[in-house]
Amino acid sequence: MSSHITVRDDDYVIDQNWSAYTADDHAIWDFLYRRQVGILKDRADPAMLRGLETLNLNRGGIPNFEQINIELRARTGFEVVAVPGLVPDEVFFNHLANRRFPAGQFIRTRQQLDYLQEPDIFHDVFGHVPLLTDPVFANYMEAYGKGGLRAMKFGRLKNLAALYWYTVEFGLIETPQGVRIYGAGISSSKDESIFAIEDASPNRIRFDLERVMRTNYRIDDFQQTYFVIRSYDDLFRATVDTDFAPLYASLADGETHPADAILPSDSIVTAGTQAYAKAKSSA
Ligand code: HBI
Ligand code: FE
Repeated sequence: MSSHITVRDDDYVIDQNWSAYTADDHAIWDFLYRRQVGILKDRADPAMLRGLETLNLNRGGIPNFEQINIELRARTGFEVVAVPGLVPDEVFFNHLANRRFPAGQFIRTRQQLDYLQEPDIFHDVFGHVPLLTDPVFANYMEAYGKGGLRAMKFGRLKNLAALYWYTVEFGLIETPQGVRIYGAGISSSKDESIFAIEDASPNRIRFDLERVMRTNYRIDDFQQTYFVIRSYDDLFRATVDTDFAPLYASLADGETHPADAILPSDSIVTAGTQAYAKAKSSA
C-alpha cells in the first residue's frame, strides 16, 4: 500500500505512487487477473478482452497508470486517474465528462479476494478501463458524465445512478455467440460472471432507457435482473438522442420497479426463476 497520499480536495485525484505497491499487492493483482480472464473467456464481450490486451494489463503486476494512459489517450482520449475510493457524485461525473476515469488506488486484501464493497484498483482497472479503448463506449461514458451533472440539477440522480448500475456496472450485450458481459461489476466478480450468463435465476430483459432508470437495484448481492443492449452504439444513441427534459418530468412521478419485476412492456430475453433470491430469502 502506498505510504503518502496527497489528496487535492478539488477533484480527489492522488498520486498512484506505483513504486509503493508491495510484492504482495502485485501478486494479488496477478492472481485475480489470471483467475478472472479464465472465467471470462467465453462469457465477456470480446471487445472487453481485447481491451485488456491493448492496454497490456496482462503484463504482470498492478498496471502503472502513466504507462497505460499513453495507449488509452491515443485511442479515445480517456485517461485513468488515481483516487482514494468512492468520490462525491459531482466529482465523479465531472471526471467522466472530461474523459478521466477515477480508479481506486488501493488493491483488496487476500481476505477480500472474492468480494469487496468499495471499488478497488482491480474492479476499476480490470473491470472498467478496458472498454474505454472502444470509441463508442468512451463516447457513452463522456455523455453519461455530462448527463450526470444535468441530472443533479433536475434532482434525478437516483434515476441516472440506476442507468449506470444496469449498464456500466451490470450490463450484458448481445453478440453473435450469445449474451456476453460488459458491466464491470460482473466482469470483476468471480461468481457473478458465471451467474449472470449461465444461471436460470435472473431476468434478462432488453435495454430500454426509461425502464432501466426506473428500476431499483441492490448493491450487496447478485442482480435479480440484467439488461441486454444490442450494441454500444444503441446505448450511446439512447443517451444522446433522448430529450432528457420531458423524460425527467415523467420520472418526477417517482414511480420505480422492484429489482425482480417483469413488466408487460418488457422485451424478455430470458425470464428468471428468481430461485437464487427465493433461496436467500428463505435462508
Ligand atoms: N466514485 N471512484 C468512484 N467510482 C465510482 O464508480 C463512483 C464514484 N462516485 C459516485 C458513483 N460512482 C455513483 O454515484 C455513480 O454510480 C453515479
Ligand atoms: Fe464500478
